[in-house]
Amino acid sequence: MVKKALISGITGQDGSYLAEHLLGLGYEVHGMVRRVALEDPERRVGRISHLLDKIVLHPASLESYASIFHVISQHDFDECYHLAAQSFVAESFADGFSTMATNINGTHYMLTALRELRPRCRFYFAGSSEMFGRVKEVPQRETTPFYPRSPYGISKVAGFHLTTNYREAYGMFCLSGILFNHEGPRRGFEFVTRKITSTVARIKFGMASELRLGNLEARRDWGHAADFVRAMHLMLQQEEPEDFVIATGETHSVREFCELAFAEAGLDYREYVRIDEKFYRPAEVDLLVGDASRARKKLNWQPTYTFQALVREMVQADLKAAEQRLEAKP
Ligand code: NAP
Ligand code: F7E
Repeated sequence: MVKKALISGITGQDGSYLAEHLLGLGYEVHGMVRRVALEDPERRVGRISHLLDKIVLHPASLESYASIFHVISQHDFDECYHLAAQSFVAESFADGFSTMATNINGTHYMLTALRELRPRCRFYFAGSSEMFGRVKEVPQRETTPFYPRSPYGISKVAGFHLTTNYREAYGMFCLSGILFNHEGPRRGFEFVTRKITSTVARIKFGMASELRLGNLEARRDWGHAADFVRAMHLMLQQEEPEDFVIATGETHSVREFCELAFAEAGLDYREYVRIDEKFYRPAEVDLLVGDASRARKKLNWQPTYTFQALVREMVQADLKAAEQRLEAKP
């Protein structure tokens, strides 16, 4: 029997990698997308444009229970990966109300509709290392208490508890992956890694002269999204639902990322990077670094990308894209 998976947030970075991974495993893949994306596919469905003839897209938004209920009523899904969210931490400080409404209610709607219509469907919730925030121990593992430091982090803690509650109250197969930062050439341009690699490429081709950043000493445990989506799938194949931390266990600073990324293009970051207070956050998280021992042992999961390979791939992809844009100009 071919398994049917539903991915919310399929147009995002992780959704695109996960769709590819599940198609490779022989799944029938369905995705929830906002109607505006269906109406403007060239701009808003770019990450999955190469998959459009292999997947089924359904219009729905996290703000509308009716739209989610309708999608879930259409097919007997075996697995549901709930990735859709307002995922940019800085934006959650700018508009905490929207982030909370979208992320908390959206997750609640997904769970309620599944309980009503597909109680046997397995459910993955995209939890985040931002839930650990002002960390209670280093490294962080599944048992580390949460202390979120942003409206985004708070919304993810609520989603985590909703997911646990549906597992315990209704016996559903629901779990959370607590994923540390993961990046790649499809990362949104607002996140620091892609902001750096895309600007490196623009500087290299004379389209920009500087890169304005906030806290260069902030450190993150950065992995590659292609590695991390494999873990999402493995989690839902377990006999019993259980939450997992997914991380590389290594941290690097924004400064180190800059140094490597500029060097990859033959440039010295010190000549181009400028500090701009506006990119500092009202509250920063402490030393986020994950201990993924449970995943290594029980899921037999481990990352394949090194930090250096991640930076190289992102810079090379952005250099190539910038060069193509230049060539396409009349
Ligand atoms: P992303 O690139 O920002 O993608 C977010 C997805 O959510 C997009 O498909 C977006 O659709 C969709 N979405 C946002 N608001 C929506 C709404 N109101 N209704 C329907 N869809 C909506 O995020 P990502 O990096 O792939 O991350 C996937 C998930 O993992 C997110 O929940 C994120 O919070 C979580 N996470 C990410 C990381 C990481 O490092 N990447 C780490 C831990 C947890 P549009 O394309 O239409 O905007
Ligand atoms: O920031 C610092 C910034 O926006 C990383 C999301 O996927 O991972 C992501 O959240 C660090 C922060 O990601 C700039 O202060 C300095 O310390 O790339 P980011 P994030 O906030 O870690 C978690 C796990 C998620 O769950 C989220 O969905 O970089 N930083 N200067 C900057 N950050 C940005 N964006 N822009 C700057 O100019």
